[in-house]
Amino acid sequence: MAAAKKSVTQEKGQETKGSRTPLEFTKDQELKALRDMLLIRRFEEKAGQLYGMGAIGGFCHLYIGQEAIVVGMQMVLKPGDEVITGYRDHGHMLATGMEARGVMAELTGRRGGYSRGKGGSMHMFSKEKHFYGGHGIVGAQVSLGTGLAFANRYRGNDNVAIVYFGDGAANQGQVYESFNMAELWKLPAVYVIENNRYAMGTSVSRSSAQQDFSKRGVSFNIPGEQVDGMDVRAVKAAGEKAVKWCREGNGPYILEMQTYRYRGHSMSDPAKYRTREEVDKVRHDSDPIEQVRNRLLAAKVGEQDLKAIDAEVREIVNEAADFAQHDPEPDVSELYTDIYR
Ligand SMILES: Cc1ncc(C[n+]2csc(CCOP(=O)(O)OP(=O)(O)O)c2C)c(N)n1
Ligand SMILES: [Mg+2]
Repeated sequence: MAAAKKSVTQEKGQETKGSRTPLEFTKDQELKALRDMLLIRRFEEKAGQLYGMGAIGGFCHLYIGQEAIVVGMQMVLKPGDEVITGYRDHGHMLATGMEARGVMAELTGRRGGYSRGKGGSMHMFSKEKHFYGGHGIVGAQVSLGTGLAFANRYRGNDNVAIVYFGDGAANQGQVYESFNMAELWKLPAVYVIENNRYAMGTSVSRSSAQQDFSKRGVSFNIPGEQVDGMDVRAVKAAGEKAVKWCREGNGPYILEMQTYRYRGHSMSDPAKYRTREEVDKVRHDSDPIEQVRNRLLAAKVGEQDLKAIDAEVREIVNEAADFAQHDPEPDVSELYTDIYR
């Protein structure tokens, strides 16, 4: 196996508390991780293109760079476990198995979209895949996700709610009310803090008194650890431990995933708060997809096999984009359906 590349944490010159050698993946796990991360990357690139062409309106927040987190976490979930997140949500949806064409058609506001073309990027749900959105209010998903965990406890099932939120959201008040209740009632919630170093244009060092987000549950007795969120194996290993902890009735768990977003906050962000070099360095040193690809090549998996994965993913994304541009818009009669008034 090729030597693991430097983690984002190491690059920042910090020590990774609680880090350990990531468990090795089998070849099949590596191939699946590569395929699933690539699907998200290509989907997001295509969404960016469609946005540029004017085919997508409103806000659009891309997940490029952060793919290892949702893919690694999804590898440890079972059907019934819930997922909830904020507005940077396309990757989470694809990871839960929601269809690319339904997500893309929602972005373009078409009938075949997950919310029939009436919700857009931040308003998609799938009861079947237990995906509970997609929330534009920063931090709102933390209390809602805690409610999902409460429902699991109340019903006496062994499902776990995976509650994703950002470093910026981690400074929100409702997060700590949720933490308190979750630990008090031993709710099965894994709080996954996606620390991509920025909240819009504000870096973590400018916004956060405690920059070790794994410690944010200390005063509530919630255990937490920092994880190299660019290494899908490290994500899966940490996820496994956290989910087991919750499933066994021990209460919540915090995982700080150290990651990076390559694109601006949203499509309209010129990203002047950081240098091109900073982005290039992370891409070059710790890209989550390149890490897996390099390990597979070092393990003598043929270029042909990797190209086949690339082709399969491109076909799914192209088909989704084609559908999303040709499916009709919802009928005007739908204007007042599926809404609260
Ligand atoms: C309650 C609330 N306050 C402010 C905003 C505006 N806003 C949207 S995204 C964002 C930054 C959140 O950053 P972070 O939690 O780190 O997530 P990331 O965008 O990095 O994924 C802010 C302040 C909002 N949507 N909701
Ligand atoms: Mg952030």
